[in-house]
Amino acid sequence: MIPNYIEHIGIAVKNLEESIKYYEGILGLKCYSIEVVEEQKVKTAFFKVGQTKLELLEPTADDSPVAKFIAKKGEGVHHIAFSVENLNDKLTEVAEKGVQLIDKTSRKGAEGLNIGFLHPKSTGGVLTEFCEQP
Ligand code: CMX
Repeated sequence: MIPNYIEHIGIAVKNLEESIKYYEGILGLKCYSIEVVEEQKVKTAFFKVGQTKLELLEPTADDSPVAKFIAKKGEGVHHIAFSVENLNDKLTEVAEKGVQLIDKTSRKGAEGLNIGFLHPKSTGGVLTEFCEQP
């Protein structure tokens, strides 16, 4: 079970436009995509930093997982996403090792990636995503 690289880091924000100002104005990064992911109830903004991306996540509904996260913990790092091959096999593999899955099989995420989440309760408190190019 060796992930290829960190595909992206998800960061929960209250206001996408305000947060983009920081990443563009202070860090000098360029937002290359804004996308609403209906299924996840988030609006996302992406930046590339080398091979890794930053994904800003603004909730689009009160019952969005990101809205719940911000209400509880405030804005900040929300999840880490690893690029893997054979995503469904990798989910099965970690489940067999005792990790609690949020997604037993992959589903569609932002940028058309296939994604699957591992529960933070069994990953040392870090919401973990596996993702794979379709
Ligand atoms: N990181 C670490 N811990 C988290 C967390 C996060 N991002 N989100 C929730 N938790 C913790 C909570 O703090 C809480 O811990 P305690 O029991 O110690 O208080 C526990 O998990 C349960 O949290 P909750 O607020 O009651 O929320 P739910 O159980 O309803 O949901 C979770 C938690 C992780 C299952 C849900 O957020 C989820 O399914 N996440 C995956 C999907 C997602 O986050 N989508 C948005 C991003 C999509 C994208 O990248 O495109």
